[in-house]
Amino acid sequence: MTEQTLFIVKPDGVERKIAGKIIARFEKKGFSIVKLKMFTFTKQMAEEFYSVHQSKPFFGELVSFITSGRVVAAVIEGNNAIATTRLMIGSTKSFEATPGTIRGDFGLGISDNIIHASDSKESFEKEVAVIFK
Ligand code: FUP
Repeated sequence: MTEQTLFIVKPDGVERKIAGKIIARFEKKGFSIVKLKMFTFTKQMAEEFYSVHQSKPFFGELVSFITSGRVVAAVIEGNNAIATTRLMIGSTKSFEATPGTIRGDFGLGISDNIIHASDSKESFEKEVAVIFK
């Protein structure tokens, strides 16, 4: 089932110069890059992007972190893209993420957990509309 998903290398990943390594993992897996963009989230974009988390105690921290530096966003395409990408990024808390996953291999943080990826078709459609208008 060919589908598309979106991932974002967060400010910590760009700052640490591992964006290329992360993109390469998705290419190596067999996904095609359909869109690619480097930019900095405005506060307004971040609040819209993370609106499902608006009521969470960590919302402020989340917005502040994602707007703190440049990010690289990509739309990729391939078989089962949404679920497979979620497997490849690993658990939200990087310190718990399985080694071999991106979070498991590159980090220890929670808000600074290197990468975001859409978790459903609905999230993908909403997120892609915020980023690739
Ligand atoms: P994920 O889909 O794995 O990125 O995780 P969530 O959608 O649950 O959370 C979105 C972002 O909120 C995470 F990337 C990090 C941040 N977060 C926190 O800062 N604290 C928490 O307790 C949970 C999530």
